Amino acid sequence: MKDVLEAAEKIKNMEVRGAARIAKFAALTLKNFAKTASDENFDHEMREAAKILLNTRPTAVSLYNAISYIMRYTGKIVEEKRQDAIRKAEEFISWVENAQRIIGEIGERRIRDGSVVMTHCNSSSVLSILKRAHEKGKKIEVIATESRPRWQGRLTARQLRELGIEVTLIVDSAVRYFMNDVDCVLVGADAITANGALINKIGTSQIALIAKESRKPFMVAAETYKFSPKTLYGELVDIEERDAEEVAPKDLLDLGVKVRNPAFDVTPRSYIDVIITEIGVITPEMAYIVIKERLGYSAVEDEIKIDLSHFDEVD
Ligand code: RUB
Repeated sequence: MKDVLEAAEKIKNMEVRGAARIAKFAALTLKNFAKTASDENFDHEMREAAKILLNTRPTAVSLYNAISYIMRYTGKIVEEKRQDAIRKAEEFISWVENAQRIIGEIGERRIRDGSVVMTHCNSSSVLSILKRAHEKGKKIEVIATESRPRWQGRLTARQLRELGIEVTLIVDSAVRYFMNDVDCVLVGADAITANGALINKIGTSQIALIAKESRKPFMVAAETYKFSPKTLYGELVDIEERDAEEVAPKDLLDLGVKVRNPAFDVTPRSYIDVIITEIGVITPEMAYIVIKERLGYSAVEDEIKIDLSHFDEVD
């Protein structure tokens, strides 16, 4: 369990971050754990490992989908279960990799030659689209927000420059100032709910609002494992609230200044033009179909497999 605890810590402290990377990393961790879990207590140990990983960051539904995909392993004897869990983890990891490649191919067609694209935070699917557009010889320029308080925009700016793409870094509050210079906005997703709302890095909804007001297309790059089955059954996506120290120095906090630090916000579907997925470019209204047909299982079944009501307590 030591490796699982270490992996969970890496997700919590954001050494591994971004919804797709978190899901892939959790799948890999669970795969390695399945190889070593004991014969006597295989199911129990797998469930404990799953809970530890799930208990790291609550908003990225990709993590939940990764874990519940693997935890649906079957088999008559332990060795069969072990092999099935390993196979399912590998399948999930391939799903992530293929989806991001296909999103790059499909999404690139939505970026016109000569475009200025605004993005927020740091999304591997967005990067895949921009990389593909650049490789196809399109001349694109990106405006990247800093994405306070954790500065993921700096990562985006660095990665884009490494690809040879023009990039301008702006402070989050300059979004409206620059919106006139932009042809489209392209962001990633932590979760898409059953009613087509987007949950992504805090500030995304303000950008969507400004894009709508300026009549600029607002596009989301989201693999289908970002869609949330639980929301179909009425559950809300938890919005992670992080430490005050990420926002304000200790001396200010010592004065009694209160800080709120939600890591994500909700963008209603009416602000979203399209969602670029690996199964095509869809509208937010199609979220229900994606959850029912693509994810193909019910949250109720999941509750039986992994008891999420005990999310906080690892026994
Ligand atoms: C990352 C974030 C990203 C999405 C999508 O937040 O909001 O936009 O996770 O990323 P954090 P990807 O840095 O807090 O994890 O497309 O790579 O899954």
